[in-house]
Amino acid sequence: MNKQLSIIGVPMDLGQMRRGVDMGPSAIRYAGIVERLENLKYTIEDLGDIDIKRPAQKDDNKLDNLRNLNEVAEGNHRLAETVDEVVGKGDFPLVLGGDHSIAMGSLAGIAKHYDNLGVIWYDAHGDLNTGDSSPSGNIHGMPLAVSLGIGHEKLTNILDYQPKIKPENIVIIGARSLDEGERILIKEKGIKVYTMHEVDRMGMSEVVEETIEYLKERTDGVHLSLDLDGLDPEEAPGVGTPVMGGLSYRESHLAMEMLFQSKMITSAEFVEVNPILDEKNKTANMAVGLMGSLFGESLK
Ligand code: B3U
Ligand code: MN
Ligand code: MN
Repeated sequence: MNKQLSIIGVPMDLGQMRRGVDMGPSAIRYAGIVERLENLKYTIEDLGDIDIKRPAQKDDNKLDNLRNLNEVAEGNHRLAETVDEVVGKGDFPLVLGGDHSIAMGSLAGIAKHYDNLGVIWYDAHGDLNTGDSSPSGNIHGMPLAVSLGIGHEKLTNILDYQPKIKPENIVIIGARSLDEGERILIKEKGIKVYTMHEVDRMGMSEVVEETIEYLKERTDGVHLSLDLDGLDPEEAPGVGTPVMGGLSYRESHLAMEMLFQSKMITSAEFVEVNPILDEKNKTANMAVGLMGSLFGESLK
């Protein structure tokens, strides 16, 4: 694994309606991410936080069923530029959210450096909505569609190219809340999805083995986009849209350990940690633990 890490915080809460997720990067730093990874002999540069501008007015700021469109697009543009530089100089970008809308910026900055970037989307949701299909108007439910080039031009065209990724290079793990428009898109585009049904039937070990095999054949780098709401809300309560019946602590650590062993992950982001909704920083601690496993902690 690349031993040079750049940490980028993104205090973004405009992609959804629950305040507090903008404090996610602070909570994750407070939970000790830098020390944890330094112990594993990584060299870490913490680039601080991306500047996220507050919207001028509240509530009525919802064009085309896209809440805070301009601020979300601008913040992601700045994130994309930073991530682009980090990847350009050969470092591994580790992005800390913030709500999941920031995946648009991360992927914009990363994907231009690859011919076939793979994406593992670890999430209770598909995040494949558009302004037309979204039940909420929340952009954090749209970043995967946007990265496929589907959605509002201001979002799909960050860094002036699109699409960022191809549908056959995506694997979704942990889905258990998919909207009608998302299901249609999944079928239409042939996106690989391991819902909770498959995780329960096959076990996480086989799910990750298949994922690694599948992506190894077709990609030249893999981005892990981990939404903490992929985990069960009993174990990760500090998230804005909890969905019961989620992935466990053990399944998630196993997944991270197997991904470390695969040596295929070239960038990662951990999103949706909301310290205001959390219990004693449990969810930030979970995120840091999972990063520990992803970067090579083991018992032996
Ligand atoms: N699919 C719903 C809910 C949702 C998506 N992502 C999160 N929640 N975290 C939507 O609003 O698009
Ligand atoms: Mn998500
Ligand atoms: Mn989610």
